[in-house]
Amino acid sequence: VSARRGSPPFVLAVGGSDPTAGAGVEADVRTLESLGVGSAVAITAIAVQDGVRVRSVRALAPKLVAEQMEAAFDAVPVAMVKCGMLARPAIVAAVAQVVGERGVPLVLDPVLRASGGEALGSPALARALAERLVPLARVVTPNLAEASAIVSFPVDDVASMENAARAIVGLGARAAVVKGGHLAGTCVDVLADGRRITRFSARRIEGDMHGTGCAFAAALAAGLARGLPLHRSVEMARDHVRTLLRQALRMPRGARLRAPRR
Ligand code: PXL
Repeated sequence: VSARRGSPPFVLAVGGSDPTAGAGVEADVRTLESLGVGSAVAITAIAVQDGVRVRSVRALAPKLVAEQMEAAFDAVPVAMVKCGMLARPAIVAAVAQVVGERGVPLVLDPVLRASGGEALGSPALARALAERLVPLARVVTPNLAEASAIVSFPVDDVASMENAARAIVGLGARAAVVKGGHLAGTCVDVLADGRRITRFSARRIEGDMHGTGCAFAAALAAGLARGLPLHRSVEMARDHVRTLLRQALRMPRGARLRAPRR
């Protein structure tokens, strides 16, 4: 589908709502639209947070999530599904059923742990993601803690990131990017595509933000929906997040991507 002529490709963002609009489906829609891709949403949960901590997460009924997805599919030409916070194993099952039936490519951000370290999911959720959605994914985008929860071994350096990325492909995903933003020292992302491993490294941009994972996966989905190759889409997503991080440094606390606390 061409993004230049006629209707752009649409990405259906399935995830939680964030009242600060820094993360969740709000960040997804902003990211997708800014990269020339149409967006649709299915909300899985309300993540009540204030930009500093997550106060509570209220999940919606799995059937309601599936109904939103079906309505979005009926409304717009969905080229790709992007999943973020799914919150409960039963929602994972409902989403897997719709994605499987529709046969649409999936970018899976296995949201289990926020950048601030907060748990956004249980071990049962990690298991459900690994068993039901990872096998359907075109690409999975865990951070270190999420990769570890999925593969059940520690992921804390580049070597274990490479093993985790391979293991996620072994679970049935076509590719995995393990994001190294939380590594001590260097920040390296590791991509496994089933044939080779690619390391992407960059200088760290210091700060204290949330929503970077959502923006990364949404930008990656936008690239793939526009027909870009996987490696090029990963580079585009990294560029996009880098720009957001630089902008966040100039924004007041509580802004979209939160500025560093000093
Ligand atoms: O960045 C992880 C994430 C995803 N989805 C929602 C969130 C968060 C983190 O706070 O609130 C809705």
